[in-house]
Amino acid sequence: MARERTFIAVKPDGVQRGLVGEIVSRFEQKGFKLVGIKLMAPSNDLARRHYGEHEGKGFFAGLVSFFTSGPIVAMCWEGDNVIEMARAMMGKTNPKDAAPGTIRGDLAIDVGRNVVHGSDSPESAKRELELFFAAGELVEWSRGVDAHVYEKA
Ligand code: DAT
Ligand code: MG
Repeated sequence: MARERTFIAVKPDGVQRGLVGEIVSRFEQKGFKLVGIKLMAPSNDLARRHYGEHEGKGFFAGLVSFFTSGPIVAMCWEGDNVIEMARAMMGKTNPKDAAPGTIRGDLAIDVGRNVVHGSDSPESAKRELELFFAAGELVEWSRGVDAHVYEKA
């Protein structure tokens, strides 16, 4: 049965700081299923389209230049309520407001270096997954452990 999917990215600061494993691990340990992952260098055009909703804001140019400054790890995670739960696991956008225990609360200090991206709605998830992944790059697979993660596997 298809569950909800979301787009998560370890941003260039997270990759440079060696936090890929830590961030992947948090979603794995929660029980979500990884269905797509790749290291990639986003083009300027991809970064601008990804962050299109922020065009015109004061931080947009810096955001695009940061997002294209090095490789990112683009991922698709699947699970019940994964969009909302992943956002909660990431914590508030500004790490100074992000609670300890969240990814940004534990691993970041500055809003412009907040280590992780996650889609904020089903519409964003669909749009962002289509932007970063070709259909064949997402892998359908079944997990035996689902019976231990979900009451209704
Ligand atoms: P989120 O990444 O939590 O979805 P967002 O969509 O509002 O947050 O903003 C996208 C990114 O832009 C965010 O992760 C960091 C950066 N950003 C947001 N607000 C900012 C600000 N006031 N100053 C600098 N960077 C900002
Ligand atoms: Mg956002």
